[in-house]
Amino acid sequence: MSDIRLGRRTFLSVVGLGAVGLLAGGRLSGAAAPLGRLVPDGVGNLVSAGGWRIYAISPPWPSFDPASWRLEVTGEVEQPVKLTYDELLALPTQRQTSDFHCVTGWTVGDVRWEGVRLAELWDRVQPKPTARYANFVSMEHPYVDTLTMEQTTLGGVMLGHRMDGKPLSRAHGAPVRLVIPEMYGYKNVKWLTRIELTRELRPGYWELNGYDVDAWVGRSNGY
Ligand SMILES: Nc1nc2c(c(=O)[nH]1)N[C@H]1C(S)=C(S)[C@@H](COP(=O)(O)O)O[C@H]1N2
Ligand SMILES: [Mo]
Repeated sequence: MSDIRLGRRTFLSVVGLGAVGLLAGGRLSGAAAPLGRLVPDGVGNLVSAGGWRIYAISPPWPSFDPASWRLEVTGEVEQPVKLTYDELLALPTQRQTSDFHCVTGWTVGDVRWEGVRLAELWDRVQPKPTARYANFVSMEHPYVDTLTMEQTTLGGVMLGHRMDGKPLSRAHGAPVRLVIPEMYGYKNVKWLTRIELTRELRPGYWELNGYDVDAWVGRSNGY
């Protein structure tokens, strides 16, 4: 899908109207679900091509500037790094096709991802024995989520920088998002800029609002 700018005015009118049909430049279609529930379905809910709903908690969406963007990997590591976009793209890239499930019940099948396995990063930064959790921090403040170090190397987990054959769009979290098909969508942090390894658990944004930290598809307290 193309990048669509959801300005603050649009966002406020969506919230203000509750359930509305929204059509912007012919690119967006469908209706925002009834709002008001404090769940991942609650804000920035636009239905887009291919069944995705574009979510954000504090519009406007972060914009990606290749000149200034960095992916910082820090915390309980021997060698902290700050990768540029080009350095991220230069890391070994893996491809996968996986299904995506939001905890509110919608699913997108066969998403084609290209990205970097977390093990590649861990090779570079050398996590200390004290590192137990990885926190994925979005440019969209205060969105953050967390995985255990073991979960970061599950089969489908990657830092996805291409989706369906194209660089990740702004709507979907450019330049890079966490991909973890084993868990619900809220773990798949968009607009990533920092990964911090910690000793202690720091529950993510939706987890502070009642969702399970271990967001296993089909097994956690979701839909
Ligand atoms: N920064 C950020 N990442 C986020 C969210 C968000 O609101 N902000 N929503 C999450 C949820 S609940 C889902 S289901 C997916 C939706 O992905 P999409 O917006 O690309 O469709 O993004 C996840 N990552
Ligand atoms: Mo979600």
